[in-house]
Amino acid sequence: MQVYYSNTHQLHNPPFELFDGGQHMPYLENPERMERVLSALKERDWAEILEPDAFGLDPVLAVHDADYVDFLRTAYEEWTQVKTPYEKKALLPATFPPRGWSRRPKSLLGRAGYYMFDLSAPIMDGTYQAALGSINCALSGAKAIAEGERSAFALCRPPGHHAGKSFCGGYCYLNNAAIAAHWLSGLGKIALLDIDYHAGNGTQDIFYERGDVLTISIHADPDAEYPAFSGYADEMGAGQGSGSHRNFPLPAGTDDARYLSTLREALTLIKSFAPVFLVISAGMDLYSGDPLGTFSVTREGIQQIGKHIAALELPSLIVMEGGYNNAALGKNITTLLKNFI
Ligand code: SP5
Ligand code: ZN
Repeated sequence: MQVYYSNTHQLHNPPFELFDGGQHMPYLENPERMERVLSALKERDWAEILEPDAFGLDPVLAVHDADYVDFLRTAYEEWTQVKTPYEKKALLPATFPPRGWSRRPKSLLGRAGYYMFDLSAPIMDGTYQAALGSINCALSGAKAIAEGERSAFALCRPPGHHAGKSFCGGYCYLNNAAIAAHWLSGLGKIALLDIDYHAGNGTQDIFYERGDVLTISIHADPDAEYPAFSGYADEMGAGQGSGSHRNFPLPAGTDDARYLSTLREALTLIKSFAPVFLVISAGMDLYSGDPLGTFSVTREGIQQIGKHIAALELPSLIVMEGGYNNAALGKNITTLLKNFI
């Protein structure tokens, strides 16, 4: 299996995150995650680790708004020019617009509040470059399956599925899986299945009004879990995209059996949609031992999940999303991937 990986992710290494309640914590979405996955892959003889190609900005601008991409590109440099009487650890605003405030301010912090929906996507020196490296991995994997590979793995960092047309959040800046899915959609209908523990609100935003890309997310119920404002079962697409988005919210404690029966429903929808390619947003935070998760999905469950998805026999691009139990991450992702060899 071709695995696309770029070490540009190392340029993005936020020093902390703010948890609900205000506590500073070490950033869970850290570079060590990639080291863990890479070393697990290097122990497998089926994984061929490759540098991604550079695809330029066109595939990004086909999915994200130009003003938002511009913000990501220029924000850190601008931030270095802003004078503050206190230490600047990262570009991270503290003011956000409530409902009805749609103005885009001129100031950098104003724009940061405008484009960010939470406090977990700080912009550092190197964040934009890392995000570009990450999308290039996704696009290189997309190209591989477009050219006839049965599957490819995009080892993306930063992750992408919380990033929408014009917003970042949840450790995500550019939506790797969505950019790859849009690129593939030039070749036929696409299904994008998101198994990250959190609702794929960014992917939902991007494809909500499109009927040619079926997006399905299985995740923790947003009524109890991040991202709170998106991912409910009654959000099913709009306009041309009516019925082509589906959310499957699950309760805390969801075990293998419960997860797999929901997955079966999702797979039935994908089969009847009859896509040409499948993109999988693969977050390993669905695992029982994840520090952000509340599911009871075991490693055997992950194996079964992979087996059932692979049984669709669609050319598949697997895209790394979340997963924060670093000690288990390598084994979990290789367990999933092995089904797609
Ligand atoms: C890509 C990805 O997985 N992003 C997730 C970002 C989640 N950030 C906010 C987490 C809030 C967690 N609240 C604590 C619940 C612990 N059970
Ligand atoms: Zn997640």
